Amino acid sequence: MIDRRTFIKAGTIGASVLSIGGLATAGGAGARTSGAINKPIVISTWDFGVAANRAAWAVLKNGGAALDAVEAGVRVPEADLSNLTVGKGGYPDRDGHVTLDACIMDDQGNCGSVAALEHIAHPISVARLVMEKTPHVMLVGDGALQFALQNGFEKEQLLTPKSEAAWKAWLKEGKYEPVVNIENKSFTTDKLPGNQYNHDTIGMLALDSDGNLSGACTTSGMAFKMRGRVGDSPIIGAGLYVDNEVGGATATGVGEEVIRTVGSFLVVELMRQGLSPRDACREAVERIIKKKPETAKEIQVGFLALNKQGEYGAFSLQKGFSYAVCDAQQQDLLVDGEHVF
Ligand code: SD4
Repeated sequence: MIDRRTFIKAGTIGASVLSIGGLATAGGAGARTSGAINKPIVISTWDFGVAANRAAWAVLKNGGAALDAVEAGVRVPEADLSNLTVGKGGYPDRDGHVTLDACIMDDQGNCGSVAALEHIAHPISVARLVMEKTPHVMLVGDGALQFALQNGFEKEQLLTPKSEAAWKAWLKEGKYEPVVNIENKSFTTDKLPGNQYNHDTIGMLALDSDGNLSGACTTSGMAFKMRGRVGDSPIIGAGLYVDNEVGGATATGVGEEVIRTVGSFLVVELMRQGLSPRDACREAVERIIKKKPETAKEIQVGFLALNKQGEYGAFSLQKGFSYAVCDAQQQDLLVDGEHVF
């Protein structure tokens, strides 16, 4: 539960420096004026990022590595059965299978990913093992499951009574069609990420006390998706990207649009060109609008970014995107992100 959090409306204050309990905190990139590096720091998407950040902070505050912090952090919502869009308890696909997507990236540019993984509650830890124990970046489906089981992960039922009930209710009203483009109006956009059904991928970025960056991203994906559908979250460059020279970025929302624009890579490259994290996220959101102006009005995509100085920022298409920030000054900060529409 979020009990001690501070909730800040960034939407109305832009990238100004916010003062919380007498301590100056950067509410957006470019906001910090001291020039000092703000480290360690961890940021993550949505309100449940607050609890996830706490687990990451337990690693970071003792001088731990950003990679260990982001893995520990995102495991919290993965294990939270009340969270219906990450890990165990996540909404299934249209056929009732819970299929999980996750990826992780470290300061060396190493990365690991799993997609459409079933029966394993902590896909982020499997993704880390893909990175550390295989010559590959990405394993999918049955192969990813086989690899997980060989490495001691337990096979579990990920569909909970709650997520099963939601799926059955959706089947009744959801105009089930096995093959339909999400832009086809028969698959109504009120069931797309950003609404009450699904807006809960966790993307997390951390800068440790050695000044190294890592990131993690994990989700059960779009609720009631087509079987076999993979979103942006396990795609390096789309759902997550980290470059230790520049910064990191992560995405949430309709993964198809994030993949089409290689969103997180774009945000990092824009920061490399000198944009603040907030402005880089805004530019990436604008790119989606430019490519698909009509679609963009109806869907949610949000980007979150952290640079090498520990400055952070976010931007989304629609209102409602929040992100959590945790550093030495403030452990339970929740920021209401800026948005275009
Ligand atoms: C996906 N990006 O699978 C994920 C879903 C999501 O907030 O982030 N929802 O497309």
